[in-house]
Amino acid sequence: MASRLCFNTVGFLMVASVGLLLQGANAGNTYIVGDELGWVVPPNNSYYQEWANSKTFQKGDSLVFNWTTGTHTATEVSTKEKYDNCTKMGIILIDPGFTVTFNENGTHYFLCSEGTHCQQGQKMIIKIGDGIAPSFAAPSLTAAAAISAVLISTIVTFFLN
Ligand SMILES: *[C@@H]1O[C@H](CO)[C@@H](O)[C@H](O)[C@H]1NC(C)=O
Ligand SMILES: *[C@@H]1O[C@H](CO)[C@@H](O)[C@H](O)[C@H]1NC(C)=O
Ligand SMILES: *[C@@H]1O[C@H](CO)[C@@H](O)[C@H](O)[C@H]1NC(C)=O
Ligand SMILES: *[C@@H]1O[C@H](CO)[C@@H](O)[C@H](O)[C@H]1NC(C)=O
Ligand SMILES: [Cu+2]
Repeated sequence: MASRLCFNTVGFLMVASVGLLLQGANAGNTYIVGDELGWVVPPNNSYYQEWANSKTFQKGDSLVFNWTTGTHTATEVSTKEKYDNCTKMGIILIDPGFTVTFNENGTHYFLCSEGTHCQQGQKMIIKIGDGIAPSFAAPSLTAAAAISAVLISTIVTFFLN
């Protein structure tokens, strides 16, 4: 009973502090990449870039990479050169439904590392704000996104238990 109460209190505090974090980060918009199509091999090479260009992403916004057919990855690569070359080495976000939140301005290069999906246009460049990362935070940007994802999945797991 006592430990149960303790866990509930911890859970509440975690949710409350995440709520505050989200508020502090301007509780942005959430976009499903590709809308109804999701994140798959697109009908043409420019599909996802056209999709991205039709939005204005700001600090605090989130992207959901969602797919229900095929095998895909949402892989973030670090440079335009790797992006242009469809390089498969990068930070891989695999679970369908993966959400990434951007807490700073910057430019991000996403692609699918399965087969030739990237060459077929399953790739896009995302600009947050003016697309310029603050120099002091640049190396830790991706880490911050990953950590917030882990934190959220921890909380979800907590409630499912
Ligand atoms: C790519 O496909 C989308 C959806 O079918 C279409 O709206 C868009 O015009 C196409 N772009 C090109 C360059 O063909
Ligand atoms: C993911 O895609 C499936 C199938 O298209 C859809 O039913 C589901 O609502 C999508 N999830 C989100 C979060 O958009
Ligand atoms: C470009 O892609 C090829 C094939 O995947 C790879 O062998 C090569 O190292 C890549 N080059 C760069 C600069 O990323
Ligand atoms: C981020 O981008 C927005 C929109 O372009 C801009 O107003 C802002 O000055 C940029 N810099 C920071 C640090 O937010
Ligand atoms: Cu793919």
